[in-house]
Amino acid sequence: KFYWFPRKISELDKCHHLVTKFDPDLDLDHPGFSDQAYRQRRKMIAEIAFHYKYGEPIPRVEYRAEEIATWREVYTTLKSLYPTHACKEHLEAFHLLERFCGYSENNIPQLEDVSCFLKERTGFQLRPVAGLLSARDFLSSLAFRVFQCTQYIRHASSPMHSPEPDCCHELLGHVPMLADKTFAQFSQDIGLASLGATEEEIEKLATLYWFTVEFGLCKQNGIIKAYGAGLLSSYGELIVTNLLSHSLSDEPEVRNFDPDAAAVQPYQDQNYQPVYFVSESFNDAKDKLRSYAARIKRPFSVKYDPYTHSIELL
Ligand code: H2B
Ligand code: FE
Repeated sequence: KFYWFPRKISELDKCHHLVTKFDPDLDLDHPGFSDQAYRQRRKMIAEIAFHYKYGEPIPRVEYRAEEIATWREVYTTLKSLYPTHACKEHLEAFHLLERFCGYSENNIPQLEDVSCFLKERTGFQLRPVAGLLSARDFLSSLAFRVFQCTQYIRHASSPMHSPEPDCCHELLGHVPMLADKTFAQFSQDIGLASLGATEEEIEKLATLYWFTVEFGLCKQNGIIKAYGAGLLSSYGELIVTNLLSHSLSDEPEVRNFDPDAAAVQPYQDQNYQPVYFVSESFNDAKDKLRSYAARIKRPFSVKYDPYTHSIELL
């Protein structure tokens, strides 16, 4: 069976298949389910993503006072943890984002500004998306160094938890990491491996993505730090990871990063992870991922042409 995939960056306009899991309109447990005003606001912001075409500037959102208040609470709480809990790459980028990109407790950064910043740092760019995307569409955009980014914010009633990605998760968790060269390459490599892959391989790559990009740990100067965006945007779970360095208990479990193991490890999307994978460095993780990807069977191999933003089939 042939699985269609984008061959040039503008074809990402067709990679917008949403997954309805955690949708505030459909999920009774969603904190915004019974809040009509919140759901209405979400629809307005979703319109931006539905109409967006590659190459356009990302429309700015004028966030409301209530939204900024939610952001402030998330921002100040997480920021206080970063110096002790976040990897050095995240800390360094976060500092730059505060200086040059409008990151502050009183301002929700605009995707367009952040996208320009990332383009200069690593060639990554953002495009707006209305919610949780299918793994295939999400991963394929990474092949082009495009990160599909939500623009709405979580419900005010639960600032420290969101069942789905929101701008706090993207801007505080993902964006600083995408400003790192090696991490950017790692992300693109997962994306390239996903192009035209079977459903089974996509599932494995999505799981690998989960245990690295979302919940990955790394060791820096002998201390376990977080680089996964799911950790860096979750107060409760981020605290847990710091205990791992000196923890005497073996709950949760910490294993050395091994793509073959991570790709088939059952994961938890409702609660904290029972298992984490720790990498020695991003370079090490990148090399291991490359050798994993090289073993995926495909009738062709792919190469990214950065001059034309397109995929060459070899
Ligand atoms: N969609 C969106 N909008 N943001 C994500 O971070 C995301 C996604 N992650 N779809 C994907 C799925 C990830 O969990 C893997 C690839 O399935
Ligand atoms: Fe994420």
